[in-house]
Amino acid sequence: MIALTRPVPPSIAECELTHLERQPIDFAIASRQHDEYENVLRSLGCKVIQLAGLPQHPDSVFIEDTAIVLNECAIVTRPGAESRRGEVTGVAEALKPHRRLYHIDAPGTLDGGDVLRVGRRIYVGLSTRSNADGARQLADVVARHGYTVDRVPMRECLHLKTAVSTLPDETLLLNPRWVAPASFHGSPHIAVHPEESEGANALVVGMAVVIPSSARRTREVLEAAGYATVSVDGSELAKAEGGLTCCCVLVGESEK
Ligand code: CIR
Repeated sequence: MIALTRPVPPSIAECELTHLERQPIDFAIASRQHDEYENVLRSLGCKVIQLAGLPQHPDSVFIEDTAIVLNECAIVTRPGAESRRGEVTGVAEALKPHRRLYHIDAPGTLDGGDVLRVGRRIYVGLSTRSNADGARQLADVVARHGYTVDRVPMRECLHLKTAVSTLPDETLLLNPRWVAPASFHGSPHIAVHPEESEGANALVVGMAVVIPSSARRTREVLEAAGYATVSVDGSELAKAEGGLTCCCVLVGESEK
């Protein structure tokens, strides 16, 4: 498994914010936590490839939003925030050797953080970032590979994956205040602890579930249910509205 990442840019404090008040972000702490995150990925067997930093793009560390990688192809997005559109080029180049590439074109917008895969079903959040045309373009591409696309209402959070993650056995881990469990065609779900909304954004690497260290009680629930968990501190980048999935693009064995 390859994990594409990007370093935290020194301009991170000028990031886009939608639901959070702006507060100071310590670049050194954010970078240290990001190094630790990359080490966790390595410990789980990933080959981490850190792409060149993009100092002119304050949100470029959140590489997840720039691409969706499936076994059969990859879709390079057109991020909803204009300040982020320049982030996609380097990612497309990095993905080219591994997957057939498709692109979301104007007027479509799509953020990778809004795209959740559960088996052959793909859900796209009705967020402020991803529009109907972006979801339609995605649906056209993935239909060729046997996936369906549904749009999912959500509230009070930036991206669909801020509110819900797919666990290794395709059970969902979700925050029912932000997204309705009924939106997912009867998939079983586990709710995060009510005081740990950040726990809903969990990164799955193989059979391991990587969860923010602040979501201690949610982690206990997952462990009790038999999942293998690892925790990592993402508190500084959380001030930029980024979670754990946002900081990498995972590229599994290719079927190209
Ligand atoms: C943004 O607003 O675009 C960034 N500050 C945070 C992006 C987080 N990405 C994600 O949830 N996939």
